[in-house]
Amino acid sequence: MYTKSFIAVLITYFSLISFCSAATLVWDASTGTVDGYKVYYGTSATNPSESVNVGNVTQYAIDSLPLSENVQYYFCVSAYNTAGESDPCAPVAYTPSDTTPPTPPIGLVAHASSASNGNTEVALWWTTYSNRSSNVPVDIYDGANLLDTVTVDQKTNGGQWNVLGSYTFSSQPKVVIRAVGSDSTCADAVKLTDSNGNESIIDNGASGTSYTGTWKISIGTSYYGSQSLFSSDGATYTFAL
Ligand SMILES: [Ca+2]
Repeated sequence: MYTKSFIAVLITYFSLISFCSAATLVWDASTGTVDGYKVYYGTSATNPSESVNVGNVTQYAIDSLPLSENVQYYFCVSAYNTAGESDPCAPVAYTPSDTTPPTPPIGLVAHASSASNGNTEVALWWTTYSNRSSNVPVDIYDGANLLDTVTVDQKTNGGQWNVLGSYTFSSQPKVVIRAVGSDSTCADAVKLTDSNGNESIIDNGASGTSYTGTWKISIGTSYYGSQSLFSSDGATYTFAL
C-alpha cells in the first residue's frame, strides 16, 4: 500500500546570452517518503512518450533532453518510492527556442551607393579560379552617368547569374568590370532584366563589348557562352546594351 502523492509543478525560463537559452522544470517536493522523481515528456499532453529518472531532486534542466527546436513538448513529473509510483502531475508545455544560427547568406555584393532600387535588374556571370580576386569593382553606368559601384567576390558563386542590383536607365546601360591589383578578374557575361521580365544578355566578345588592357581566355569552368576572360592590373571590360 502506498499513498499517491500530489506534486505541483511550475516551469520557469531563463534567458542567457544570445543564441543560448535554458529551461528548468521546478516542482515542490511530494509529501511522504520519496526515493526519486521521473520526468515524462513528449509532444502529446495526455500521453508523453518519453521519461527520464532524475533522482531525488526537485528541479531538472530540460535542455539536456533530446528536444527538437520550435516543437511544443509537454512535461509532467511523478514521484516514486519503494511502494510504487504516483500519478503524474498536470502537464506543462514548453517549446524549445530556435538556437541554431541560420546558414550563411549567399550571393553577397557590396553597393557603393543606394542607387540600386530601379526597375532593371543587373546580373553578372563569372568563372571562379584559384587566384581570382575577392574584391572586384563593377561600375554600373546609365550612359555616362555612374549609378553604382558593386564589389563582387569572384572566388565564389561562379557559373551562375549573380544579381548586382536593380537600376533605372534613361540612357544606354553599361557595366564595366575593373581588374584591380595582381589577382585575376573574370569578365564573362552580363544580363539585364527589365520590369516585364525581358532579358538582355551580353556575352564577352559580343556586340557592345569593349575593353582596355589584355584579356585572355580563362580555363575556369562553368562559363557563360563559349568562354570567359581574365585579366589583372588595371584592365577594364565593358558590357554595353
Ligand atoms: Ca562568356
